[in-house]
Amino acid sequence: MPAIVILGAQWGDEGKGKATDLLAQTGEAGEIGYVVRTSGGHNAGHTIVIDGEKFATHLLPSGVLTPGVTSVIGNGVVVSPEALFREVDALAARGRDVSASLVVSANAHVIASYHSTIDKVAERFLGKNKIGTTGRGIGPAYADKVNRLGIRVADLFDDKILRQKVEGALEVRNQLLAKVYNRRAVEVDAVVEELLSYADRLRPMVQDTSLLINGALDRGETVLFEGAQATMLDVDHGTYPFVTSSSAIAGGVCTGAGIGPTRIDRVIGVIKAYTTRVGSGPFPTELFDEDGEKLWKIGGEVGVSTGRDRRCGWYDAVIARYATRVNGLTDLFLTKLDVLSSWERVPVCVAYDVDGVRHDEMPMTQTDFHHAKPIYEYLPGWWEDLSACRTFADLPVNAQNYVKTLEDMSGTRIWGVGVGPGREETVLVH
Ligand code: 2SA
Ligand code: GDP
Ligand code: MG
Repeated sequence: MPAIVILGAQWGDEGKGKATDLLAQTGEAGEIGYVVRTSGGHNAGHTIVIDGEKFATHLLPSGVLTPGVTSVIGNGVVVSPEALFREVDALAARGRDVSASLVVSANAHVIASYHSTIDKVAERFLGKNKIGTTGRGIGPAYADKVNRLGIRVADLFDDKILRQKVEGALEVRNQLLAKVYNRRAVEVDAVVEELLSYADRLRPMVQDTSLLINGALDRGETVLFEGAQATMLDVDHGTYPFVTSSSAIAGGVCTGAGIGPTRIDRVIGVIKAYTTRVGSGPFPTELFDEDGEKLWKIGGEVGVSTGRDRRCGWYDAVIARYATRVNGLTDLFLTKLDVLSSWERVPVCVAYDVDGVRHDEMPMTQTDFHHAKPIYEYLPGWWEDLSACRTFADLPVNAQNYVKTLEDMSGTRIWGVGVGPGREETVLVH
């Protein structure tokens, strides 16, 4: 089982960090040699709890905490060198020196400070229409990449080329800053100096990561591709324009790592037993009552990177089916089932009512999705604390029924169930 993808099936924060860490630990996928990030940047926030100690990774792959694993930042990622080394240094201060096992693609695009400036001023400019970005410069860095104005990691090792590229990018970006946002121009010298200051430290980590990963797969080693953000935040298949600026679905793994689709053996969609979303945009099962407040409180639904509150709602099987389809999911990992203890009955969205018409699948247009009202089925709840459950039979019958019903509705087998944040707080179903 050499190439496995783990990604979010909803709007992010499903527990991908825990799922990645768990798979690396169970041994069921063989010994994992590589954990690879292929999209996004330090807008991600993945939480891993090891023996009660909590870690959060942002730009770094979750694999950095597993000894013997090589962590790879692929070409599809946008890399802020400042954020990269801040994270590496913070882990080193906690006794985890990860720099020797970290590899960065020479072709990954770089986020400089002007990208986050543009991200923040653009959001302010949009006012109530804002996307609710993390303000980390992700969108502007991807926009530069597609506009062929981007700066890549390899450019940091050639002063002349770097200066040329920064001049080109700022010629365009400064016009936008001055004319649209009424901001001061960014100086070429300052950006070149900022980026060059990271070059020496970055150089030993930089490789042709497509070659590295394909070589590992050729040798039969196990490679885990770790998703960031999620299906519904994907720039093509998510709730556009309320999305991130990268390909967060399984297809993005191929472009973001430089591997062919035929190499992927398994695609695990991580999905919460309810739903959350950070930032703006449609969310049919969102709750505005005491149930939403209760999910938020018991689930501890606060963003790992920015500390923003997450919007909460019930499980949406239409989204689960959609995620299954656009990612070709082979498994689901259902997290946070423990949070649902203490409801008499648990609503699950099975279809939408869009202006009087029933939709069993995701509506074709965003306008329809904005009008979608959930049609619920009500499943019997349970009261027991699930955190000590370790086998499917340990779960109360109604919780077992909830899992089985979700499996049937979603069209994908549920590989495992999370019953707490800890690595060991897991029930493996299949
Ligand atoms: P951006 O910054 O351009 O990627 O924002 C665009 C949209 O993508 C959403 N987004 C996220 N949603 C959930 N979690 C994310 N990461 C952090 C975490 C969030 C945090 O894991 O907790 O700490 O606030 C993440 N990153 C991007 C974002 O909300 C916009 O809707
Ligand atoms: P990611 O971005 O998908 O990696 O997820 P985040 O780390 O942003 O958010 C998931 C949160 O849920 C973290 O605080 C995890 O520790 C926590 N978590 C993961 N799985 C479970 C679970 O099964 N039960 C509970 N109670 N918490 C979980
Ligand atoms: Mg997260």
